[in-house]
Amino acid sequence: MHEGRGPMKCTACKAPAVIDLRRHNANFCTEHFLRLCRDQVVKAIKDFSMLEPSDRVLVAVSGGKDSLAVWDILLDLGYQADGFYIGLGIGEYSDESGRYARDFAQSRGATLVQVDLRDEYGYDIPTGSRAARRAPCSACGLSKRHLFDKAAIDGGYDAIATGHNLDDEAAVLFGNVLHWHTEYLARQAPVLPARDGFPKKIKPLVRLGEREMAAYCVLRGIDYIVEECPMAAGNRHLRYKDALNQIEAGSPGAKFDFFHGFLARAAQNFELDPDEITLGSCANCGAPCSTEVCAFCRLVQRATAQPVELSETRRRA
Ligand code: Q46
Ligand code: ZN
Ligand code: ZN
Repeated sequence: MHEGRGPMKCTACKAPAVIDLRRHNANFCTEHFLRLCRDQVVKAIKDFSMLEPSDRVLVAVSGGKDSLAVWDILLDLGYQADGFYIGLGIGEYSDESGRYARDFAQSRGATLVQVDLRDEYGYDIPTGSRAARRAPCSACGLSKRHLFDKAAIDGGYDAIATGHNLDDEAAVLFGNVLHWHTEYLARQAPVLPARDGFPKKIKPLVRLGEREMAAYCVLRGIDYIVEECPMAAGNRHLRYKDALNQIEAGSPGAKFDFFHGFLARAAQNFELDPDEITLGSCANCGAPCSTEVCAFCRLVQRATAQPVELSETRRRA
């Protein structure tokens, strides 16, 4: 983590430092670095009114560093936080990421709710996306969103927390600004309130970057899947991350200013009027949607080539 320049000392206590954070113009020992990570999460939760102390949170866990770190921090902060893991059926990557998620849950004595796409819905991402003629990440994103929402509503959770970090959010913002996808800019807020049958969604890591989260896991002894999902190769999002990393290297703090400056000074210009969005519910599963059958049920139907059963109980109708 230390990139040379002689021995570093912790800015807070002068003990040997284990990481330098150029954005903060500071170095930290293990204890003060872990404290900084927790403090940044506390500040994000407070600034964006993400959670009340008694809230029950469902953490979307992929087995990667960010989702395990956010779960770990929320548990340490005393939240009632359960994990939710979806078996996507992406070969060895899924087998391994599931193991990391289960091992973490066991080590913390935490509850992990698990859903396996193949067992419960009859498809996996590689074969299902081909059959449905959808790009893997599009089929995957749609499946994950639907199942997280459903798990949170069915389980009576107050919010879903995801491990999106500052690098992720800045890269998404960069792409949306580059192409002026103004309708997506409205959804970049770190909190999306509950509405029309959708649960509240929060991103407690928006003040922490990728490198910090990797260091957090290493220093806390959390094992996570290091490999990227094999389907992510060539993804635009990764190119935007690289571009922002180059800018950040010459201008530490640029990523943070770009994203948080947008939230503070520009985001309000892109807000959608909630009254203009009218939603009905899916005739098959009852999920909120603007078409007769929701996009997830249509995906399942095409991925498994099964007719959609219109008789399924409408859990959220
Ligand atoms: S898991 Fe799914 Fe990601 Fe893999 S298929 Fe794409 S969206 S890259 S976060
Ligand atoms: Zn220190
Ligand atoms: Zn549906």
